[in-house]
Amino acid sequence: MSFENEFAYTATQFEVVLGVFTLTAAVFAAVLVYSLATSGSIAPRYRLTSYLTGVVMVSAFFELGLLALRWNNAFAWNGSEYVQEGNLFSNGFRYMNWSIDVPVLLTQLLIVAGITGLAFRRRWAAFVIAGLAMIWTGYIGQFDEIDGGVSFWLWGAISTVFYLWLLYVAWQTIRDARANAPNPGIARLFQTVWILFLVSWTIYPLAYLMPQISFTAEGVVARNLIYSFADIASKAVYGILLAVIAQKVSAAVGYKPAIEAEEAFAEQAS
Ligand code: RET
Repeated sequence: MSFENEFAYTATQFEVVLGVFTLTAAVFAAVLVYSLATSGSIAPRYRLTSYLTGVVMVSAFFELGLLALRWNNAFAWNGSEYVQEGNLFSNGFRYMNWSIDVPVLLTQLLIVAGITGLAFRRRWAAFVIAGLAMIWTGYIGQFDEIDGGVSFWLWGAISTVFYLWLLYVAWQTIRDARANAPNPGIARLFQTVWILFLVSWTIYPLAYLMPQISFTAEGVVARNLIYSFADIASKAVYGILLAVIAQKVSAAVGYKPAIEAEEAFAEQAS
């Protein structure tokens, strides 16, 4: 059971969590539109990244919408605070959503990095295996988050091993992308992707630990805020950044619509 169900919340705490869930869902809906609308200025070879951002946005929109409903139905106002009223809130939905989004986000990285052929297939397999193993072992561990017993720590540790493997393959991919970048500006953007990736992904294991760090209503609010921050960074900002890189690479290799889009933007900004 998620530790969210263990506490009563002030009106402010309850509303902040609900508000942030709703905001996050709204961000995903907005980035879905952005991503599809700008896909035409990206060369066909890289364009799949825009559609994959669309896939992530749709799945995450539903997940956050569902979490908002679950949060709303789990607690009721008793005149002085929000108390548990029978329907459990569950973070398990997040893990189910990651099962879709993690493989897709990593596939986007391979596409925009320009990895092809055997290297693409090998890394894709490593990403999918490491990613799903990381999520599902963590999923087992989180059921024990209230007790914080052996199952919580052991599965968390196993999950972390898969995470480190995944990070290693991501690092290799970004190293190759920087080496092959058509110009130094694009190489620098790949470095930004790496930092965004490292920071936003590493927040998730911290959120997993939250019941052990602060077993309080404040801990619940903090965990859900940092989940949303990580979600927006690792899915939405990342998707936009990859689309920007894909457009710049497209322009650098002479793809007309990308060049025109860049020119139009330069004119606007000048
Ligand atoms: C778990 C369990 C504890 C150990 C580790 C974890 C890592 C989770 C990560 C999740 C990333 C999710 C993303 C979702 C985007 O849609 C499973 C919490 C290391 C890295 C990027």
